[in-house]
Amino acid sequence: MDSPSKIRINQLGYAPHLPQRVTVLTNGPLILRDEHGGEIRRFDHLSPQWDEASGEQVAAVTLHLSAPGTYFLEAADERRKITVHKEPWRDVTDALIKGLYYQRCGCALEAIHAGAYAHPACHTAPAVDWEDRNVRKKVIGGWHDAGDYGKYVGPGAVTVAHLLYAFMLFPSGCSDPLNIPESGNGVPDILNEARYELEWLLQMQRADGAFHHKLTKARFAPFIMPQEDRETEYLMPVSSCATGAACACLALASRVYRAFDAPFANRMLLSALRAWDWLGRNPAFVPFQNPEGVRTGQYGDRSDADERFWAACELFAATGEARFREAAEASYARGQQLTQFGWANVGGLGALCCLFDVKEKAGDILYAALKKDFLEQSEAYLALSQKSGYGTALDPAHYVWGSILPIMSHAMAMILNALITGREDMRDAALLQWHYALGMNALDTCFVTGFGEKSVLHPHHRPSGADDVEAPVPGLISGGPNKRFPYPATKEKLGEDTPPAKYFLDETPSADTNEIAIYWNSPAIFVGAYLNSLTLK
Ligand code: 9MR
Ligand code: ZN
Repeated sequence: MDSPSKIRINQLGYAPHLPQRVTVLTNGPLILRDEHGGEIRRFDHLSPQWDEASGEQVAAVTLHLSAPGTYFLEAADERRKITVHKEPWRDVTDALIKGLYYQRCGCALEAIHAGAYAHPACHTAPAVDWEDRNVRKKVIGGWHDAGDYGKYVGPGAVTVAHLLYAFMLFPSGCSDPLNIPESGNGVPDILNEARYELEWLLQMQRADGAFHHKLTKARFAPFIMPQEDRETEYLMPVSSCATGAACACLALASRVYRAFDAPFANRMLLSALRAWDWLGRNPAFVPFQNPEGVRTGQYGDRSDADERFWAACELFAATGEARFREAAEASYARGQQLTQFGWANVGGLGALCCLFDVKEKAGDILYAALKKDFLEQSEAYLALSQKSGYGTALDPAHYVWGSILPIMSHAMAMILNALITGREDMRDAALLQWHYALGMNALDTCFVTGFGEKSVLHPHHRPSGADDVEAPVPGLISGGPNKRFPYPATKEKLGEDTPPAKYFLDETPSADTNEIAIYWNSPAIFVGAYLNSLTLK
């Protein structure tokens, strides 16, 4: 990658009526020019502030360009092109959804949809039950989780939920045709794509209602194409987190798909109810730990209280039955983190369900009290954003594996806050997280493959590494800097002194900083859909 520019921008451009933040590593001057070189504005003295996460002095500048077009920024002997466009983020949002299509398992990706990334069907052999090797079951479909070929129930359920809520809240921002096999069938493609995972999810349920935690091999495959990965896949033991998340997701999906396909909606609701009954019969936490000899993703969780809460909320929304409301209220009373939207903590999805789907009908506790709580909890992210030179809503000590997840998840919380309160500061801070993802960051990198002038080129993604196409599969978002749990090899290369926001290697082996994952794409899709809905005005 080229050396970083001192002018950090959203590489995909800015919208006319939303704050156009750029970040520069200079005291000034910064000159803004039109496309012919004419000076529009000069910022002689900037006031840089210390940005702890990047270990640099950076100055935040907001431009006010109302006319779409091409402009130039000049500073520190550099000149950088920026664009203002009426709908700057529609293509990247579409690509992030299409990115999930490229993760499809169990079917061929045809050249008409996948272009150079076409490949034959993968993982079509029957799965073997890990606990009873005599049991074989055909479980086909779903998305490969990430750079590996595993398929995991909890993370899959959360990904689908992000998509469905993006569609419910911002349909105009995420309903473009995507050139996938189902395109043109009368259903928006975001729902067609999500259904591919839902059909798989339904197959992951055991006869007693519980969900298997995952369907993976015992070990990760080498960097081969998926169709070459032919070792046995196992249905791993069940867990209460997987069961709770699947239950919630299927109950949610039963509402969203009812208008398009009632029998499918009913199948999902019945499955969710069977999962709920299992949870009722098994009130104690059933954790998942990789069995001896298994090395694939663990997605270990310390509690299922949030999954049970989310499931109760979604089933209440789906059925209106008092028993689900009571269960949700009881879970809520025991304490929930209402602004977390990742695979490990799904409390935010329960809050989203109550506040934006059930609404007033949820009552004094699940609506009025929960709303107050939600607004309070989301305040912290605005404070984090304000402390950061780039406006990034992440504590410098929390650049974890997949830091893009907390950053996008915090953006989601601020978006929901803005929707409830109408606060522009929340909306604008959410936008700064989007700018981060698309290039306004300490690495001068757009984290979405195939987009922007300098984007991630070598993600830890098996098909991207194993195919003979140079460019990575497009529309996949990298996990980004991770100073909390880096690999020893990463530590050796970057050393102790590299600041957290720069703890990143655009190198294929670096799963710890540069993997992609379906549930990193999905909160970005939610954020993109929201912003697209604003730019449509
Ligand atoms: O997203 C997961 C992250 O929170 C964990 O810190 C990390 C290490 O355990 O695992 C991540 O999930 C990986 C999963 O275990 C297997 N598929 C790839 C996932 C993304 O790196
Ligand atoms: Zn596959």
